[in-house]
Amino acid sequence: MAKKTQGNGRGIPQGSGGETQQRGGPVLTTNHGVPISDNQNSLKAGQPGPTLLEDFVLREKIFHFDHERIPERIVHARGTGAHGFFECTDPIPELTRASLFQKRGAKVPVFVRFSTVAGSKGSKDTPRDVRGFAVKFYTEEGNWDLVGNNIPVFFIQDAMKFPDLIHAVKPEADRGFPQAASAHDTFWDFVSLMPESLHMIMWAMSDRAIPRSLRMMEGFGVHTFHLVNAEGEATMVKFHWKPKLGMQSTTWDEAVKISGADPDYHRRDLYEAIQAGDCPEWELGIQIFDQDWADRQPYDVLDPTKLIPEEEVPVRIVGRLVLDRYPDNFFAETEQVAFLPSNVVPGIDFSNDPLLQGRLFSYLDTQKSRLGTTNFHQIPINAPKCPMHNFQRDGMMQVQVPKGRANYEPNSLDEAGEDPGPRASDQGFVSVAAFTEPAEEKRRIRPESFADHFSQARLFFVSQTEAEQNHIIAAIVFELSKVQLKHVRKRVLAQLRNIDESMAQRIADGLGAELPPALPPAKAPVDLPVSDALSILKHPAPVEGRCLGVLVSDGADGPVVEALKSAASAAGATVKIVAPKVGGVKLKGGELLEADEKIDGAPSVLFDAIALVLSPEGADQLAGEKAALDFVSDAYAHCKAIGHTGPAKPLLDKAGVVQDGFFFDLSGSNAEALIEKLPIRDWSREKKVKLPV
Ligand code: HDD
Repeated sequence: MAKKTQGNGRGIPQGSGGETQQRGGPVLTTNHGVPISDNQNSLKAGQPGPTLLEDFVLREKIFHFDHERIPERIVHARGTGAHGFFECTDPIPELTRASLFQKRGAKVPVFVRFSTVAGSKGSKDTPRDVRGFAVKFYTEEGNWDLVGNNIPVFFIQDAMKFPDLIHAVKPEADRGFPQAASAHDTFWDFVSLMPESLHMIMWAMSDRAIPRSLRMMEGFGVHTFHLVNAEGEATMVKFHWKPKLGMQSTTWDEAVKISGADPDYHRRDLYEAIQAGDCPEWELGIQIFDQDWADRQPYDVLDPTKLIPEEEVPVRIVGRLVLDRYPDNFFAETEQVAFLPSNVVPGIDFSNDPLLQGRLFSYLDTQKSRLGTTNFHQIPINAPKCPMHNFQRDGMMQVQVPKGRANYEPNSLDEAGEDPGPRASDQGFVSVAAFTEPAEEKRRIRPESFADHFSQARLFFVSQTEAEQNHIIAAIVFELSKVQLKHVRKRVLAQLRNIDESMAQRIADGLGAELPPALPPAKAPVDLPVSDALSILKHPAPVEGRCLGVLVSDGADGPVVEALKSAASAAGATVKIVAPKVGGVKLKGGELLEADEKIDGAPSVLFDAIALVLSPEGADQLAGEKAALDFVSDAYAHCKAIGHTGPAKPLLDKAGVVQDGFFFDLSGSNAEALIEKLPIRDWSREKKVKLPV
């Protein structure tokens, strides 16, 4: 018979398990509140065991662990989120009765989740992909979810095609790869057969799909919605988010390298910015138009593959979004948040856009499979912050305890002095009366007004700068080079001719292929006036939010580092010190400069520009370090500004760079000049490091 013992039989007291005893804080308990005395050792029959089934502490712990994962989102699985607020800066009661737009300065809490679309939850932050931009506004009259993307148009016109689109882009069905990539047969096969996707393809192949930071990208509600005022008058609206830090993208080569260097690049950037008090901010803009205006356009405003050029309908700024708090718990908040395009509030309504109509079903439906219960709205991140009452009862994981008998309506329980429960309000949500004539018969149709698939794709291409056009061409060449089915490559080329002949020819040349005859378009494209709003590079971006990587060595000049730090901080930028050892370096004056990163953990792709502050010995040493050579040659190839002190020459020479107007000698007073270049690239360098496509 086992002896009663206070220890585990090996002389180690129970509860120690190699760790110190409880150090303050609340008592550890089971899920049912029973205090636990030993969290290190399971209950055994003698030594060394076996472990007893009776050990409810062990069983509960493992049972819970076994069920900790929930199904990832079918799309947009990888994401990061933050809390913040929306502030109305220009009230629009004449357009909408939505409570959040009534008073200047009025604020409502928000939760925002950014995501990539195709990759799994554990994929990287920087694939070439669309970024989700989903905002939950907790208003006084319920939650409004604006579930948008960083691209203002979508691949398909009808929700009927969404499962096909996603199946085509996700890892191929038989082999389970590629992960988080559109560069494969099935995606381009689908694209080549669905010309409506080509406008969004132009965006997805542009630098918009490889943003430098989540803080530096635009957001769009995509669909046409309605605003409805207190008189019940409706206006059509498109929603836009404009980033305070301007737009910035990486190059493709950078995005690929960042994936390896820091797969969490975007979420880390968001986290660090919020922790540092540099709260990311966007303006909310609206494009307002009516049915008469819509009827006069060469496209249909209900077609989600079309945008409304900002030059045609200017974006009016009505509010700002500030993200000021990172979630306390990733799973409870970012993973469990459920966005529903069907979450609208009085004053905001849907349109007949067939893609939006399908979304109204899909998001509610998917939450049941992801979160396991129809009561997912009770999870704190999803719960409205205004009162909520209805007669929907019971269901799995019901955590509210409704009182009384009234769980149906109408009832007359009040006549017996009982609580009759809530009643519908004459101030409640009212749907906009339909704008269009009802169809005379039920039909599976694609409206004729949706037939022009190419004019806006062409508009997007011709509105880009030369560097941006080069990037689009290089991206399509890259993607099609990964397509193994030759007939698919050929059909894509045949479609691309309808967008722009010279672009299609350059892509064919880049592939080493003949340009096939164009496929006949459903409707002949027309030339539209260039829209500068569609380009990133036509808009100067501020220095704020950018980061300088400073490579230092022992014996480096301390005042030069200080000058860079103060110039960066004055401009709202940051500096990270990179050194051969993470412990830092001993400066020329003998003082220690701590490093943020070790050289091989912080390639220059993580920074917007670099500086080399080195002693002659340090430069000689680093000229023999591959990571330091890559630090320089990559910054050069990625067209970034490079600051350096005189002794850095051996490293610059060995890295094979040719000094140009984007090099700054930091021995003079050039710190500010270098910092000013943080958001700017010298694209002319691309021609020096890449063969033309
Ligand atoms: Fe979607 C998630 C954006 C079309 C079905 N979508 C999802 C998310 C974003 C978008 C940002 C992530 C939300 C989050 O962070 O939890 N989706 C869009 C945009 C679209 C779009 C801008 C077109 C304009 N989506 C779309 C269609 C369907 C879906 C046409 C289905 C018919 N989307 C879903 C979904 C997801 C989703 C399967 C996955 C997880 C979720 O909803 O909650 O229901």
